[in-house]
Amino acid sequence: MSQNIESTLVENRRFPASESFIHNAQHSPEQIQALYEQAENDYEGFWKEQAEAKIDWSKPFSSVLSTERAPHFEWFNDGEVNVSYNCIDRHLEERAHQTAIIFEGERGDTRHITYKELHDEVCRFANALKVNGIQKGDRVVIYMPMIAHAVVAMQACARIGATHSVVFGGFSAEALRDRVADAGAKMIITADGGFRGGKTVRLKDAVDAALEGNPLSVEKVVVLKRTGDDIEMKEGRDVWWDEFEAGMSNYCDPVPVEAEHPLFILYTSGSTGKPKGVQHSSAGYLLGAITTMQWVFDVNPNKDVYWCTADVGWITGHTYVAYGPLAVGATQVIYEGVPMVPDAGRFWKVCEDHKVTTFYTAPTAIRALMKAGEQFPDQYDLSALRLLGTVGEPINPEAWMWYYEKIGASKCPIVDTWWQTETGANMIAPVPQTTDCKPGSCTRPLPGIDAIIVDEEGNEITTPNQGGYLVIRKPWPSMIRTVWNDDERFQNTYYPMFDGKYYLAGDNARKDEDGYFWIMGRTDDVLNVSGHRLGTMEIESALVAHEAVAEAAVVGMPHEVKGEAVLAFVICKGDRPEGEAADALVKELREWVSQQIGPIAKPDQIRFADNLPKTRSGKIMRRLLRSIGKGEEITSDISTLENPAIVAQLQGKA
Ligand code: 7RM
Repeated sequence: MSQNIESTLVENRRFPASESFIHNAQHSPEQIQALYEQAENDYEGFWKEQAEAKIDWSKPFSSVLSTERAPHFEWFNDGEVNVSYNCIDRHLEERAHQTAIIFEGERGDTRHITYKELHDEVCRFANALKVNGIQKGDRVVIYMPMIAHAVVAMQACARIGATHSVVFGGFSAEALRDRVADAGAKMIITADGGFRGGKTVRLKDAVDAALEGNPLSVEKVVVLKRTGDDIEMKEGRDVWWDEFEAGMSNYCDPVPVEAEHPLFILYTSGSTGKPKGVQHSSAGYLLGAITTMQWVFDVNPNKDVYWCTADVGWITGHTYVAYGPLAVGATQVIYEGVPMVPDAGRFWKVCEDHKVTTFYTAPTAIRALMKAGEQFPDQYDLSALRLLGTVGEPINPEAWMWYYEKIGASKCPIVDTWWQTETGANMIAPVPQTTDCKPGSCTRPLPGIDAIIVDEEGNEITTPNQGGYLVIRKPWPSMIRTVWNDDERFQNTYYPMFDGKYYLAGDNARKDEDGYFWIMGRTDDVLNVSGHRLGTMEIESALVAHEAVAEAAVVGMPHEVKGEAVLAFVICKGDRPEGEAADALVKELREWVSQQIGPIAKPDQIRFADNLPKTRSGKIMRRLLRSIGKGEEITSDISTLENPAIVAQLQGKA
């Protein structure tokens, strides 16, 4: 699979952090350099020191890394910790009256919540959870809009050791049902709805549909009133948030849990079958969140206003909204809506209004905002900004330069952070004091992260710019512990090769002459649509579940704003539909997929065919379908296909 990237534009521009950035940073370049060196020379000692310094332990640990259950690695496993205590209580002496969260709704409502107020809210909710029978280890599904209450619910679970599983509010009832069932959740925390994209999203209806006629494990549904839309409340099962926590005490003892106790499960798409429940630990995960907030984002709790635009339904919203910023005592903005409401100036207005210093978003948002034009950022005062970040997919140099010049006024480093749901925290990213940025590269592995590129046999590739598999050689504290209820799938997915020596990320990458990493895309059948991970298999299964569909193949197509768009080739049970019948079925199938998975998975294009190109062994030739989707000339030998004639039809030539 190793390949030379002749076609890739060579990007050699380097952008060092400014003198003033370095001067104001929390760590000097020498201190950062020392971290890299210590991690290199004494790996476990390095992580031990970090864990002792940055976490308040309920019971200290003596074991650092334990490999007995490898590849289920364990960190600090005889220690005990409470994550909510670390995010809230330990700041109260110094920061009780400091704003923890500046919330802004899509419709403009704002709310400032201090650390003390957050503490009280989390405690009340945690007490209500306990009173209602939720105990350490129980699973609680959170299906909420992007509002501060979602963070309160997550922190309340952490406080009593309940394992949360947040399901993105954009997922459908069907998707929610699967996740609730897989997690065996006892409770769902939701809202009547949320405001998103100028509309209301009716979350409670989806919960009702997910639970309908289904003997799931859910005993109670807690409903926050957000939109005020009419909803049904089911007697005995449903309770309003306000009633649920009414009369509860403002103090709830944080329950110490073992370091390895599952803080949360978060479902993510893989190459096959149903989404996997990625299980994270408590202490190791928390440590990853804290160290990266400090190293990559250089967050200064006394000065910065930090804003990560990710929804809590994704890992970025876990580590860089619900946990990381609080764990370091920062002030953060939480914004409910989308970037384009009421117009493409919304993000920049939020930055101006709240004097945001540190802004973290996804390339797809940057591309969309760039397309809208610089007249939007030009209207706002963005001078408080001092650091920008991106995550989710490679950022193209053009978008990088726009972000750097128009948003950052050519004075803010851009931290391009490569990581995954499974890695828990940033893995490859610059520490701006020591690592110059290059547009489009996530730069170098962080201290204590041993990322390399290997060939098919697991040999490290040292030739510059030669592509290969991105793997992580040594375990790291915030790594995935297992796939919920499926150890085998964990092992097969992440440690399938090289005798289980390396964690396989599922990405292709190359390293340039300076040791900078360039991510080239997934090696598996996972799409990245607007920074959201979608399995092609998931969408195919949804399509095939429709009565008219016999077979389907889904591939990604390059897309200017989304990064990748969804293209589906569909074989119908009867004749291939044409004309108006085809148009009507396209519409129906798009709606169908939206219902089965969620609007983000809706195919952008559907093409009907009599058959799919297959190898003699029956494998769908996705590579060929991708070329057809891009309208490329087919130069590969198709004569070995089972059905070479189908190619012309798929291209629209027959
Ligand atoms: C945080 C997140 C993970 C996949 C990953 C990559 C891609 C993420 C970058 C990136 C290039 C980046 N978690 N990816 N960050 N590609 N540069 N900075 O996105 O689990 O949803 O997705 O996203 O392919 O494997 S995720």
